Amino acid sequence: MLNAQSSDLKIIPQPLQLETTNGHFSIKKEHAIFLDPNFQDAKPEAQLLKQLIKKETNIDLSISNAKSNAIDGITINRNTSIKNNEGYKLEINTKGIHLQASSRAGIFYGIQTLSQLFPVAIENKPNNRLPLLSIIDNPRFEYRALMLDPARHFLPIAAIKEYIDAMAAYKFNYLHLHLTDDHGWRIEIKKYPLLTKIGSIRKETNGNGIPHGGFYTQDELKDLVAYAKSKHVEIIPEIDMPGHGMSILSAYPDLACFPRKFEVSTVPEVSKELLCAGKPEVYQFYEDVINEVASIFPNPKLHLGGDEAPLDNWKKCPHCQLTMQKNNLDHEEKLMAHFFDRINKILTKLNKEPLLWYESDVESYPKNSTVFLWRNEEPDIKTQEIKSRGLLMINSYGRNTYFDYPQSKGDIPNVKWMSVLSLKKVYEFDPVRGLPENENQFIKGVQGCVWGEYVPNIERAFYMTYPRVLALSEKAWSTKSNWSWEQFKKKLDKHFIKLLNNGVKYRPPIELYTE
Ligand code: TNX
Repeated sequence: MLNAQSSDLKIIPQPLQLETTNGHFSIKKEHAIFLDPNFQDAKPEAQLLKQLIKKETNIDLSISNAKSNAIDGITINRNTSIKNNEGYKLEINTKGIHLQASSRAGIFYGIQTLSQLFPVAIENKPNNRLPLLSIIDNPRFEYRALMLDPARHFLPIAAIKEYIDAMAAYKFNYLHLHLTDDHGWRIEIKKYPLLTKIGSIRKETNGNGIPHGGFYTQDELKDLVAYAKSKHVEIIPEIDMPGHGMSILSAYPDLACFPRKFEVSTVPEVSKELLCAGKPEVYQFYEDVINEVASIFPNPKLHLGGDEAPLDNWKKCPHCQLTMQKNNLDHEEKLMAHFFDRINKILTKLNKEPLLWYESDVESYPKNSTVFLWRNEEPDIKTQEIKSRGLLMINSYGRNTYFDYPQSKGDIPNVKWMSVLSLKKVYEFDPVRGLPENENQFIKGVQGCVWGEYVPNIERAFYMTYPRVLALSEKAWSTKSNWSWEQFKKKLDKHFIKLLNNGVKYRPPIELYTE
């Protein structure tokens, strides 16, 4: 066996352990897929494997529930000694392809790896021929996410499904949906019909005369959740509060500190309006909304936003000031902590846990919070601050993970708040920020964010995501000792062909070829 940390097989993200032997195994029509009788719940994965082989080789194998008894072919076995529930073993020897895992997710990820081993056109090899190898693999992080922002530009459900297909192939397991913002409210809430009737539509900005709008019904979202689950992706909904709420206030202005006529925002600016932290009806509103959200999304994780909420109005608002007095809060940052405490009580009743964008001026977040590091200007010290507050952290540091930023100088979008995020810069990302193993356990994962102000449709979302997300996948899944920019670059060509075959219009990283 050769020890192949090597990039020869071009697997992204790089598996934990990979050994290769000379030789190959060829799939033939006499073969079958044997699914362990003790692993019948993995039937959908066996089906997926069958479809993959059909697509790649045109050979349609049957699925058998019998043990393989040393017949050549493809086997899927439950192996409870594989402790990580997303981990798997994949062995290809002269007799066949052997996949093992303790759960369906592991088999699913083993199949994703296998799918990258089939040759692509430029390789000039028979398409049923696979290299002999042995892989032991599991993820570095349990949370490997991407975020889409249909609040800024509506994305149809079918488009989001395509996005899920592509991300699952690179072993991402969470899709965070930013469902509400100043620019649009995108989720049907039965108790508050005006949220979608008024809050999902904004006055036109780009001159074609059609107001921008759209929202998802609860049934559509339930269908999306089920679809994502079949790809081992969980959807995390975000209801951004108490700021980023012009779409709410346009429909229900009384929830503001100083009610007036509000409009859904049309320009990419952070609004100064917050929902009022001193009015009981605001907490009632969030409770009702969260109850309906919880009935759609079974995942315990619920994102509450919490970002960019300027306190100016709360400082002037009699309701807020009275609430502060009653609760002995001596400044507005404490009112913010009080606000999230009350919201968290609603979550606790529903067995949900709060996720929040990290803002260092929030005096305290609920104890069980997971916070997302994001602000560009903040130095590494914030990681320590999050740890010392006893919070869990997801690293979505803007300078390394914001896929709405341009990929090279002069590329679109050309917006002043955005730095350039090249493919290489994503690869330079260290999610644990240099902390040693015994110090970094509170960092639970990684997230790439495709903010939507300048992402008008799914084509643009793909263009901004690919290929940078391939670099992020190694940061999310692969262990640090397997990171290598030089090896990574050599693996890309095969993936570009696969992406094109799958209809993903990625942005060619021209700077790699011209610098
Ligand atoms: C900051 S990141 C925001 C978003 C914008 C993004 C644009 C964060 C929590 N808030 O509202 O879309 O920058 O890059």
